[in-house]
Amino acid sequence: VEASIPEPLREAWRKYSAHEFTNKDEFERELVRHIETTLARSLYNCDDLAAYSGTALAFRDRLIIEWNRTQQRQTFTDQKRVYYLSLEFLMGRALDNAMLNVGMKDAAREGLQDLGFRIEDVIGQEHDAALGNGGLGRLAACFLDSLATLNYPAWGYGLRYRYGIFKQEIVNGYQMEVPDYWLDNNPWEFPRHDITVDIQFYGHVKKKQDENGKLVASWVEGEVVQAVAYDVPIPGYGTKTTNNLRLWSSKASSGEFDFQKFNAGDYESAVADQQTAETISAVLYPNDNLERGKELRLKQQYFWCAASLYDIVRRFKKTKRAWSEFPDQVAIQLNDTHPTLAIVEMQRILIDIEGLEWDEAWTIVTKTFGYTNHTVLPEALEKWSVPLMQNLLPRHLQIIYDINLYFLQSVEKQFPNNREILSRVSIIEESHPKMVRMAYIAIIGSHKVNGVAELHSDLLKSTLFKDFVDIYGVDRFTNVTNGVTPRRWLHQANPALSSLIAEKLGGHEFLTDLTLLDKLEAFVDDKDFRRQWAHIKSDNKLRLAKLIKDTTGYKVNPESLFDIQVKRIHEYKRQQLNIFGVIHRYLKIKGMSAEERKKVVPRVSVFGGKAAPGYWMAKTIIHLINKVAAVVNNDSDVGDLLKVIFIEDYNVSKAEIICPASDISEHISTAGTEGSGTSNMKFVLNGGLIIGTCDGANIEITREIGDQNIFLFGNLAEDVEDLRHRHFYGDFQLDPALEKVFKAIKDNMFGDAGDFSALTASIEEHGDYYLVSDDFHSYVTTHEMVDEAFLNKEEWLAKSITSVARMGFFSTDRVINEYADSIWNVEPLAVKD
Ligand code: H53
Repeated sequence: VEASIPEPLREAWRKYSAHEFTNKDEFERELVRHIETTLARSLYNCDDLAAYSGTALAFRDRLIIEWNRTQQRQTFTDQKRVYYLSLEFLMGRALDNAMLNVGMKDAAREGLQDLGFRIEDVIGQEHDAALGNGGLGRLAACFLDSLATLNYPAWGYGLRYRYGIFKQEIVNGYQMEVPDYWLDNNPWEFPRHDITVDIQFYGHVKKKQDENGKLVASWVEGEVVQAVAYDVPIPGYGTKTTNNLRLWSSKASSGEFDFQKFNAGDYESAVADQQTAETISAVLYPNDNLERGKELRLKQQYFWCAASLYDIVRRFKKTKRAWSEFPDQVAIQLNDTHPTLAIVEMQRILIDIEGLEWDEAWTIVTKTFGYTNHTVLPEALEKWSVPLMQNLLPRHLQIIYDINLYFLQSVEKQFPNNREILSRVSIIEESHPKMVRMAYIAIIGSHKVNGVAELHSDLLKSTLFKDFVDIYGVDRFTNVTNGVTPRRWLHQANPALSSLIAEKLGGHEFLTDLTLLDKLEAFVDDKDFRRQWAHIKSDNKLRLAKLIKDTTGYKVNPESLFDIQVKRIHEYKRQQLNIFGVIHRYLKIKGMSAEERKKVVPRVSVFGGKAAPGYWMAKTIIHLINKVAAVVNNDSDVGDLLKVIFIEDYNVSKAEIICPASDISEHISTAGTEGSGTSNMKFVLNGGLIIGTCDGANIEITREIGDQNIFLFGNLAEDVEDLRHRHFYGDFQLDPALEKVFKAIKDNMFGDAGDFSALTASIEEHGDYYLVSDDFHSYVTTHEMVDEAFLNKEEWLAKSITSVARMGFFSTDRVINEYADSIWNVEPLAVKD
């Protein structure tokens, strides 16, 4: 391509091609230019928001120049690329991250100051890009950061929701949901109106003979909706690589159809079609770890998979390679089962459109895909009803039946006369209605399946996917323990700690090789270092205390022990255990003499997180937390000894303030239920200790930092089944301390007890599925150990520093390299400066 362009033309382009600003003055010039021309503002009417927009546009220009170069480089070298398919990308704010990743934050700070602005105020204007629910979506965002930082040729594919996760408001203690319209004023996306794909739904399948007499299926009629690409540049840290996140937006298929209706005077119906089409990408489903089987959700999934695959295949076909080389050029990773239809769509493209034979096509498919499972919770596992699929995607259902047929035939050969295994592993569940088990398609259609922490991956192999281990052998199943990006979760969220570490280690290299943190251990006993470390923690606590004051009105004492649990509200994550523990503490304080109270370690219990709008029990937990807060925080007997805070609308940008401010944080899921957890890593990386169960990545965190640096409690995963079984047969005794807590609730201490009866009854009467009572004693006594430990400031600091020093394993850079080596077989692209 390059050689076909004549030199004079190239020369002219080179001469005028855009340049990046490289210092403060050039930045200021770009900023003022954008404010005066792009935004049509001036010195006299430029507020913080306009300054934000101008700064973002200036940085966007920089990113897009590098984006172009990166894409050219990747096209010319023509090596294998990774495509990460995820329905969620919980990106948070982009500006601060862009400034830090391109290394121009100081220049921007000074430039903005020259022009009369404070950088913090400017950064604070940005609306979070909240296209995700929780851990799964945030992991995808951390992966994008690491993929770019490590120079992997990689694209993310997702949906451009008009409404991201709802904004949470707390009204009289209840969660209310407010739509999150985030697209006004979003400078980070590039609409590509020229990149569109027509996506078909409904219709029916016709079989006809091709010119060679072969019977081929074709999917005809139905509706067509158009997918339009929007690109978001993803800058790596300290590299020229800027990767792409492509988000699809839906609109009515352009074409005569609408015009015909329009011209026939049927204006309303033409507009209605438009609106129906736009509904597909209108809203993110606000459930985390919970699937509801709604038709629109299935439409979203197919729309996004089909558009992304069309794009990937189009790019591959430009190389004019043989189809057999597809898996050498393309690796596609499925983030959970949400994109499983991509497997079926790929097979459809190969056999129905490209004319390959079934086996040849299927070999290509399985070599291309990898599947990550993030949960063992039954309510999160996707199943789609056969009638629904038949109606929406008739050809795909046929292909699924064929995949199942060939698969079951091979299983039958391997395990003759074993009907049970056939029915257990069949993609089709023989229920009423029949259901398609998406995880099974994902396993059968991929060459590798991974879990996200060791315990989780072991559980997959020994329980959920055991039969598939027997069928395929254990090598198809692997573990890649999650991580977080140290750029956002240390450098950006905690700049003071990042600088202190850099000062000690002689530079910021640890941000791209987190294992270098181990050098910090040499300074554990350094008095001066400890003092600085402690000082940074108190500043971060002050910053959180300010957020708490500004958002809730409550004043908290920053000297108190800050005990934080922020994550989606879910019974398995057990915020109920936490708030019952808080009530227990409150009752204890109330029963103390003045003398005894002097010995109490003052605490602030901080909660935050959203409940799925239809998840009644989770909403009840939020309600209880807020009612307890209202009583405890206004009780003059208690004063600063205990404060309870619910932070409204927990999101990524609030997490950046919250994570650096914990003394202790809570990761207390019932053993065996949390896939990995990733906020546990963020808190420890910022020098907070944790209290947790032996679950998810807590186990590997313990292995890395040492069990003397973590507060573990509760029953083990291996005991859970037996305990549940015993509860089921009536062998259940409510923990005596928990009984007192329930009595306080039932005596209306926190308002009308009726509001909370479902919550207490689920434990007392309905089998305590999440083992709250079984773990309660261990939980409260472990919290007493936390209090005790907090009194010894020096030892606490030593634990904090040692833990950070040993967190090197939990960077998504390590995670991405593991995926690249063991699943994708891709190499980073060499990038010259
Ligand atoms: O994925 C995180 C894990 C976490 C797990 C979470 C998750 C979702 O957020 C949504 C659906 C799902 O299946 C799993 O709950 O334990 O850390 C990233 O792997």
